[in-house]
Amino acid sequence: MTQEGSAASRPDFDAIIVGAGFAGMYMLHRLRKLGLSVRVFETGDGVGGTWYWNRYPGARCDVESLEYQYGFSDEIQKGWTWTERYAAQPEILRYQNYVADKLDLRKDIQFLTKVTAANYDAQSGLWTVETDKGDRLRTPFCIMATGCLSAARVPDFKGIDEFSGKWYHTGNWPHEGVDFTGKRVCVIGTGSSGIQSIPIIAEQASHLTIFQRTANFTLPAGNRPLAQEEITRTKETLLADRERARQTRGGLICFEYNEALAEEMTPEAREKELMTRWTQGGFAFLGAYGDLMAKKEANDIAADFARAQMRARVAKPEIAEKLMPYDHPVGVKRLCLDTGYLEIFNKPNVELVDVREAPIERITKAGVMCGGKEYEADAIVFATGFDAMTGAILGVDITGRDGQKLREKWAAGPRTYLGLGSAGFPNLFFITGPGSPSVLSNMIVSIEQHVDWITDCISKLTSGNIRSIEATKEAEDQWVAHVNELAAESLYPQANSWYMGANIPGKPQVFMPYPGGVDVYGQKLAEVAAADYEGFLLGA
Ligand code: NA7
Repeated sequence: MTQEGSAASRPDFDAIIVGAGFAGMYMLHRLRKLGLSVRVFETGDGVGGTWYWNRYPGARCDVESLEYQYGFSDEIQKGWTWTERYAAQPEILRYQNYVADKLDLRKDIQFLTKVTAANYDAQSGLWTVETDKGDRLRTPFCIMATGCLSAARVPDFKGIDEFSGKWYHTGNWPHEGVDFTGKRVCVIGTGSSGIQSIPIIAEQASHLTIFQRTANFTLPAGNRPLAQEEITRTKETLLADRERARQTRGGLICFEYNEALAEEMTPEAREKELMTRWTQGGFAFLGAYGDLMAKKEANDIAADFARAQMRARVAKPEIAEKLMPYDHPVGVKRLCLDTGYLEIFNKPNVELVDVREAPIERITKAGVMCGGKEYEADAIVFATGFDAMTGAILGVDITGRDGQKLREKWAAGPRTYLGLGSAGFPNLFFITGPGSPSVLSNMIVSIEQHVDWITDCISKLTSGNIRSIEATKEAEDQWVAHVNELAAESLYPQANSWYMGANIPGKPQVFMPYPGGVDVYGQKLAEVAAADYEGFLLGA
């Protein structure tokens, strides 16, 4: 498909995709199948997105590998064999490269190129996409496959430049790896990345100081090699399993939610359910009863249970107490799955610093200054997270209709219709954008849900000679209000989480993902499409 017209109004590509992670790769494949000419821009020198950048020691997906894979091609899934229950980063990256080879994706991906701006021109109906390599390419469809956790963030500590050792961010880890053997290391941050990397760094470091601002709920992942029997079985059932996963709240079938409410169960039955799920490992724990994520009293029971389990892993009671999360309900910050994390605090070379008692003042030449004490270090690891969900989208200077900047429009928080598009920005799609289930679900299921919807949409537009699709302001306002209402009914707003934007000073505190479930959301997507894209304006 190419449009007729003068050179200025002619597109260079039928679609441009920003990012070559799981989302960008599948989007490219689907659009090419439609016969479109597509260019993908990717900052890294290879495919992978999150899994390309997050190469820190211990990096592992917290969704089981048999579910954390594409579900669109039987040939692709049958040709790949996972080795562990939770795949480690190198294995996931190998898988992505296997898919890229299989579909011959790289020929349409321009690597080592960062998209800097995208500007919409209403007259031609085209986006001009600009890159740091000087590209200026026109396209009718611009698709942000930029990921939810891809804008790594180092806090604005004073003195970082003065530090005489080396420092790293988990989300932007050196490809050659880092050897901490015999080194004094400070790790700042105890979210998933800190909790995964700390046990491995502790094995190497001569001394490890861990700076904790928020104690997190963490449970043993229960990682293990996969049995041949389950690998074989999944290869037979994956496509049907994926169909079932789309009908679940989280896009996962490895566990089911218990619908019974906490108060409907006896204390013994609750305890048994919690213990079974805790031992199972993974997010099953959060489904122990129906109101665990909705009602504080119900959540408290699970939180007490979790703290008791965690406490038992730490030898010294005063250290155990510092590691106990009391300031948020369990599950409203991402539950961490660990392998030997809490036991690390029983080692003599590991020290815990509670940043809540005394904040980090600055980085010095010799290390980290906190509470008036200098913690000397040869290396500092920032496991301090991301400007989540909006950081990578707004990292591109996007200008829509009438010169409106997306950064300005979203200054008080992201505004989308269905997490897919934003009023005033025609033909600009977000894959797993804010306002969609995204990070509250199995990302690959949500990515496929969006890519399939966008592909169908673009196919209908182009075959119907419809030039543009744009969310209406009314539909967007209603959707934003709906997401806020659902969040307000849940316990999610009760934590300073990155779901809320609370980890970034000055970022508006708005609950960003859609908490109503992949199943309900999928139903809504289908209804919208079936009703001629209700809530969107279609332009001739
Ligand atoms: P997270 O979960 O955002 O964790 C970042 C950690 O860094 C968290 O403990 C933060 O404390 C801490 N942090 C951030 N800024 C500071 C400052 N200024 N001082 C001290 N401590 C700080 O990121 P991850 O990379 O671990 O995980 C992200 C997701 O990737 C994860 O949820 C999985 O989905 C995969 P805070 O909690 O904000 O008090």
